Amino acid sequence: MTPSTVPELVDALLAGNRRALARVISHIENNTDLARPLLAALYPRAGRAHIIGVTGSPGTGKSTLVNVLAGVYRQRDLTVGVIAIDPTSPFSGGALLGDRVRMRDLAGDPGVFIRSMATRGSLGGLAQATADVIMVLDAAGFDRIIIETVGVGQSEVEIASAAYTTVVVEAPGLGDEVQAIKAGVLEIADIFAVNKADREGVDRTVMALKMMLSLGAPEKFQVMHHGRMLPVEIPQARTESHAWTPPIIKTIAVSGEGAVELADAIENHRLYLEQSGGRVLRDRLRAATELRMILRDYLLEKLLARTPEDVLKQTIDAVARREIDPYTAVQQLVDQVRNC
Ligand SMILES: Nc1nc2c(ncn2[C@@H]2O[C@H](COP(=O)(O)OP(=O)(O)OP(=O)(O)O)[C@@H](O)[C@H]2O)c(=O)[nH]1
Ligand SMILES: [Mg+2]
Repeated sequence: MTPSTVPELVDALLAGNRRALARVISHIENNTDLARPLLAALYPRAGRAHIIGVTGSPGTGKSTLVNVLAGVYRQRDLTVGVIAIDPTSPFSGGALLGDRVRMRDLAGDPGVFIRSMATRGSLGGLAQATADVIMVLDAAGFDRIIIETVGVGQSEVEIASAAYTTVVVEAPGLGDEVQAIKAGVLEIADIFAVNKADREGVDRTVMALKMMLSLGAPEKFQVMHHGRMLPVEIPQARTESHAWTPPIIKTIAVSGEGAVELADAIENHRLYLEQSGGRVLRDRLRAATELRMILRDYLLEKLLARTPEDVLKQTIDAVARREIDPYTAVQQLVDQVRNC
């Protein structure tokens, strides 16, 4: 019998049933009536996994790297969940790997679960859906959860804020060596992977990163490095950032070279977070971010539901014609809902 009620799905998922897991994720992605009860039932079961964000410019080799990283974890008998956000290149399931890394076939391995999520609907919606799916994989018992996102836009930062360890993937020869700092990746990177180390220019990229790290140290790091989710005044965040310098790891994802070193760096960061109290701090920051995100969506939905469509349309027209400024317009919409 296929599990279909909330208790059945939860029991099957906790017992390791992958089809139940896939169904739970579908309920969440499609926001069905079962989504919330499922999330409520699973939330207390989560909190054990180490969550790893892998981000970087398009085509730097993130997916390939995630594949070999998953392979390293499997060799260490750790289970791995992978979430790819809006992937342009499919996961290979290990097919790309050369002979250098002997690993089990990811595609047929029950210790690996790969899920893609598309950027549709609102960005906030995607960040929230991703956080929910991470939580479900966590509850399902995966030891490591890897999220691949492209770039470092606001939504990616929001998604990356779900991770304990963020790996920023760079590649040589993308032209602008200081692209990273411009895009603001320095603030979110716990580890840099300079992939495609078989290509020319890898040492220049490493040097550029090293220089940016030393330049960024005094203020940027203290303030922003781990303050990506909440204001900077949190003293623990500063202490934490003082003790961790992002290592730069050279990798060749297509051959698996450097994958073990990358996994080791991630594990070092995991231990560091546990010992420094950083994990607890991040859990609190994440809870704050998530609450705010859900509250924002909830309030917006409530307000829009109570605002007649023609009123909203007139307001938009009025703002477009500059008869009223958007701040005053919002105030009027809120007042009108409050008074009715
Ligand atoms: N030479 C070389 N090519 C690589 C390496 N890693 C990945 N590639 C190639 O780079 C291309 C892009 O790799 P992906 O893993 O799809 O990169 P990605 O960052 O996930 O790409 P998007 O998800 O589209 O942003 C593929 O053709 C890979 O085979 C590497 O270490 N060296
Ligand atoms: Mg990819």
